[in-house]
Amino acid sequence: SAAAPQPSPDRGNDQPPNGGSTALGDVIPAPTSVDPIPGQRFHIRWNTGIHTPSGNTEATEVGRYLQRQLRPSTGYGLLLNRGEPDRGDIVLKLDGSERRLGESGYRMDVRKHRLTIHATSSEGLFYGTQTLRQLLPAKAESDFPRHGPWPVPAGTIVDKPRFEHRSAMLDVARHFFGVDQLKRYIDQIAQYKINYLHLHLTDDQGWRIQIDSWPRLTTHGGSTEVGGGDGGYYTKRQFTEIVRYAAERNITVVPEIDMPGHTNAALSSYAELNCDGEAPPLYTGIEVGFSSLCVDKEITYRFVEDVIREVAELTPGRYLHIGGDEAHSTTDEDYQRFMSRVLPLVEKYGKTPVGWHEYAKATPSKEAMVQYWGTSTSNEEVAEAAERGNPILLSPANRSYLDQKYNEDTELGLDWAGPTTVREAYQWDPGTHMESVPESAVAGVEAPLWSETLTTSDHIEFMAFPRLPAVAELGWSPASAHDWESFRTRVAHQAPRWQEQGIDFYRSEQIPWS
Ligand code: TNX
Repeated sequence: SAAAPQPSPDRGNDQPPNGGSTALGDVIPAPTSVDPIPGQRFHIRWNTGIHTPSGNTEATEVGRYLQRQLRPSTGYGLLLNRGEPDRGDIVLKLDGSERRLGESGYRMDVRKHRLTIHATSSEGLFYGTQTLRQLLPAKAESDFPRHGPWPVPAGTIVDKPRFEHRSAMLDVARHFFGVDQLKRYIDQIAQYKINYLHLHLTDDQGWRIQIDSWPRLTTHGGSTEVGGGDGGYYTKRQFTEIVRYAAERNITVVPEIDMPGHTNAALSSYAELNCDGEAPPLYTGIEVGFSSLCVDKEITYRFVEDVIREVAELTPGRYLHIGGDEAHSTTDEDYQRFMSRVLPLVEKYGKTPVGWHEYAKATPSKEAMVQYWGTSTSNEEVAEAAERGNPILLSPANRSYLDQKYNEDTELGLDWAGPTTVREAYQWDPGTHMESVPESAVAGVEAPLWSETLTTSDHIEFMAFPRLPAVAELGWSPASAHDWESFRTRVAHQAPRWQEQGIDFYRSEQIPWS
């Protein structure tokens, strides 16, 4: 126990030699501790029931989600809360007394006639169910009925996250992705215990979120994308549906409105936002750093306040991301003036600001989160922010940027910070990555996916898999469980699951796919 889980050497696909069973520790992210009971198994059968704590809606939802996940492949009813727990049932239990699980951990006891997940919150129960999914044969991920058996290896897993913040980002501004595409990605990341989805909603090439007080942002500013396609945007209803869908999977949406740079779509929609009063044309290229809101005009702050107010209203989560990156056409002094007026607006509408690390130079209040995207392991402004108490979110571009090519020959992606192999995406430690940023200052990690070159869900999946699971493991698993040899074996075992899920992943030569 309490060590890197050992991948089982004798399984690799749908019908491994050990009776169709995975090994207990064969999970991504690696659990904190794994104690197998050799030779014993639990089986999901036609009459298996799922039990949730009575009177707890959220925990019941977790049970319902598990039921909906397993019904299509098993073809079993998996009835919820039917009578008292019986032999062969799955039981989800809330119990505040198990302190070592923290707020989001779980303990899973798998025995021959009972599978129990204990947690102190519905969040922990959800994570337990995601581990359970990975312990079933890969065909459990099928969306049509398959033949059993459905064994789960027996033993005990005790598991909890190392970092609170485990995020994925999708750039829906450079290329627009519709609600169904977003839901598809949310499903994919949820199984690796990602708990934040950062949506890069605005950029030079498009404005993707409806704002009632400034309607041309979407009708005009959302009408194209990189390469000149039609673009698109989310209505408020659609955005609310995305937030709900994510929440059902324990994921909080963090909306980003990037400013003062990366704003050509807004500037093109409203002439009065430009210092010279003239609206530039829409932009469909991929250069960065040429646009800026007009720092000297009062209307700029009315605009920003309206947008922040409306986006905050749509966002139940704690955070609102205000970008702040690559403001190359704004002087340092203007940048500071702009941020010192905008930061209080985020707080006025009840949200905690997040910004790309450049905004640290505007000394945001100490609750504000600073997102590091550089390629160096030392950055003075970030170190000073950490010193002041700002939580640091790590998304080092040469490690966790999913848009970087895997190697020179990768057809999709950019390469300014890469190329980045799976191994490079995995082999770094968020707790020691940056000089003068101690682990205690690190809120967590993010894997951003910029979409200059990506137009389909296949493209998203090809860039994200297998690097997203690598970053997810860095955010969740204890440092003692980090082990490249173990990870590459476990990631190989995910491939049959991805095939069942229709995920078009990259077959890296570093992984021993079977
Ligand atoms: C830099 S990272 C950007 C984005 C690009 C990305 C491409 C950051 C905060 N800004 O505008 O899309 O590189 O890799």
